[in-house]
Amino acid sequence: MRIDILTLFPDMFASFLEGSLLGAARAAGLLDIRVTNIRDFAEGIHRQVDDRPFGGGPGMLLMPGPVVACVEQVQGLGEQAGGGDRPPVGHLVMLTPGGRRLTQEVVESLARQERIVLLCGRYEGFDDRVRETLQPDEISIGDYVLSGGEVAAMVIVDAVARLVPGVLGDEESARQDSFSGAERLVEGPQYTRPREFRGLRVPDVLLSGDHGRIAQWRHEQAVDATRRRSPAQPQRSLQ
Ligand code: 6GU
Repeated sequence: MRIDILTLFPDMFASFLEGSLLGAARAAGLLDIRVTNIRDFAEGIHRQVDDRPFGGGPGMLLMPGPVVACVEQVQGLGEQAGGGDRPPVGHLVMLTPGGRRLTQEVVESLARQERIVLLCGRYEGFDDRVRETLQPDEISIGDYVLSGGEVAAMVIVDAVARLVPGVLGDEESARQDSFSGAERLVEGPQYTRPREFRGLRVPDVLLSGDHGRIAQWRHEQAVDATRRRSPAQPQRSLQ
């Protein structure tokens, strides 16, 4: 799978992409991840990428020119010969707090793509014509504000990469994770040695060797843990 990351802060990704899981997956050729600096597409001696909002207001907005030029080059479009008619290459994701919420289901759909392009914003956001021109899949990682899309892009890369066949080594492990499977349950408790720690004993069923009973117990625990975490009452957003 190929993932392109478009950002004004490419250095933020260096150690992340070299880390154990992703570094090994890249070395093995399972993941081709490339980082492109949006500023390389800015014009003028100042290489300006941001400007004040029309109508006033705080902060700076990313200008449409450099952002759209960067995306078009990475997606193999733009003004090179024959570029006009080709469809864009790769599923374009714009990281923005107003986007649809990232869930394991969204992660799974991204992992089914051959290629994704992650566009990170900074400052107070994008000039809206970026969205109008590129019509990206807008994604947010939750209802809080980050100072840029970079950390959100890392969240997506991490969650997607571990679903790419071969990356985890043990395919069963991704299938058993929280939020996987039809029921979208969180995982229940797990235990390793010792059998007793400060008076707390590992549940007998896990030591029984009865795989049917163990599977049934784990499922019940997962249902309980999921209920405790998201009560049946709808959560109010205002209080
Ligand atoms: Cl994708 N970007 C920013 N700036 N803040 C966020 C976010 C993204 N998702 C949640 N908060």
